[in-house]
Amino acid sequence: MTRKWWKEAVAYQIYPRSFADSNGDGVGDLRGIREKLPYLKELGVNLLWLSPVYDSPNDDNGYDIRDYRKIMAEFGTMEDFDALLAEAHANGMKLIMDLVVNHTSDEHPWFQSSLRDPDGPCRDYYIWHKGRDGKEPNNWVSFFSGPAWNYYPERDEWALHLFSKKQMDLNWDNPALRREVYDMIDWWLAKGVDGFRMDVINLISKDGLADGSEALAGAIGLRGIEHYFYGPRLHEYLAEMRRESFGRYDAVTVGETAGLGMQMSKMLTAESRAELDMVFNFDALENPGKTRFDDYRYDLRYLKKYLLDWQQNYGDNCWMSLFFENHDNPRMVSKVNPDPAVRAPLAKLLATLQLTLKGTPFIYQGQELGLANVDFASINEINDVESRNLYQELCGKMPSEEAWKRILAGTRDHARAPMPWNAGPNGGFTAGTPWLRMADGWQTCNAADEMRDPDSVFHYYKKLIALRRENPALVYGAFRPVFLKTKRHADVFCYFRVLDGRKFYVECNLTAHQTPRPAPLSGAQAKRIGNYAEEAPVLRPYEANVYEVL
Ligand code: TEU
Ligand code: CA
Repeated sequence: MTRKWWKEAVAYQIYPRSFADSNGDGVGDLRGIREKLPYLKELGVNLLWLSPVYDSPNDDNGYDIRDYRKIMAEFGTMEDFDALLAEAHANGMKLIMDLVVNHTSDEHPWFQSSLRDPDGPCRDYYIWHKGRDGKEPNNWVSFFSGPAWNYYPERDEWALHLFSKKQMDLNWDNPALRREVYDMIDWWLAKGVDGFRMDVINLISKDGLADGSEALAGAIGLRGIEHYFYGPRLHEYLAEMRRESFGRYDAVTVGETAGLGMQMSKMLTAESRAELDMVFNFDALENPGKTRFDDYRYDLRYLKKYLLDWQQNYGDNCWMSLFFENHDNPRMVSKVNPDPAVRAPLAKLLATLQLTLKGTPFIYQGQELGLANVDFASINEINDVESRNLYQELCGKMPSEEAWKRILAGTRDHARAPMPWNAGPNGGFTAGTPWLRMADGWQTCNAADEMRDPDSVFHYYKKLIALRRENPALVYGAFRPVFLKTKRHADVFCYFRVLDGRKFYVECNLTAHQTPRPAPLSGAQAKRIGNYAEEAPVLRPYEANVYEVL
């Protein structure tokens, strides 16, 4: 297995709008992030991923980009960005950007030119089509509810948008557009950024515009998805992009590729194919048959099944990412068990899995504090465009209380609530009014208090991150699961990580009930990190232990 800096890194995702506000306008910013670098250094993470910080009208909080070479005014200036990058590097941290190139804002000059100058150089930069009997060119629906098309009288044509009405899909079949994208990537790499997380990158190749099948639309009703979720030229574009940009740097790429499954993910990340380094696979985030908007309790025994498969079958030629949360998903602790009494042990159990398995861990801001979902009172407290549109759509089909229940289960705003830094007003996030309601319980669950408490979720993360960074066995070591066939141990997940004579043993109880403890290991054990103070003959709710086997 090839050694790479990004396999050894522990990554941390920052959602800049909600991380730290330096000037009291209620919106997080780049200076805020800079001020928190010592915190991140103490936690021990060494690869930062910033959700988009580019100029944007914020229809989808920065995932609708108006200018790829400019910083969003609310977040600061390019000087602030350069200073942040330099300071991150000086502190031994790499920094990657979010690359959103499936679509741009409708306010991007390319789109404005494409719209107003149908014979000009940008005429085919987007996916335009004549209507069908005065209606949309096909029956595709948007990820954010409603038809995936806008009509523009200026061209008497429709333009495709798989996401919001202001996020217009780019036409990757146009080589001039691709050149523009590669030049832009190059511009950032030349600045010194260390790579990119690539937004919905598997959607860039569309196989024509035929109607979508109702049967393939799936539980989330994404009619049309079979025409673009793994398009015919996807591999070609990714390989070309790598050749023309990343490949000439020591940069890392992580593709966001929801729904692709293992075989397609292998095709995208096999080293020999030189396309992407890693992908974010979302299959582990919901139990089978469930979607994010279903109100249910996630069963961690499914996670075991999923991880066993990927850890053993993804292969030595591919490298996986490990994550449970991001800015698009509710907090994992709340999904598994919202009981506040188990919040801390459960958060630590998830940390244990994420930091001792094979793959690069991506921690989402606040996860290291064990943050839980927000108790939003009504749709009026929700900012997210996806939730607001979906609420409207659902209210047409069911009573509004039921619609709200679904939104409350799945809204992306759970993860976007501002970071609680201390027990002061607004959790120290801002001196003004936060742009989105704070997470509940920040008076007791916040960075300052957890940094003072050696038993906190924060310190647990810190210890495990240090252990991982000091031990190549936890990065490159073979994964050896045990007790798989013993029925009475169906609720535990136990495995070894082994490399060059160094050996770690991890034991986890995946349930909220006590379960028999698998037979003790032979040989001396040392260096226990666990979420219960003392050892016991049984495994208690969500108990997790990490040993070095000597
Ligand atoms: O998300 C893409 C995606 O497919 C989903 O996770 C999405 O958030 C949606 O909820 C599906 O129902 C990426 C970004 O992470 C997200 O924040 C953006 O809104 C989206 O792309 C569009 O750029
Ligand atoms: Ca601010």
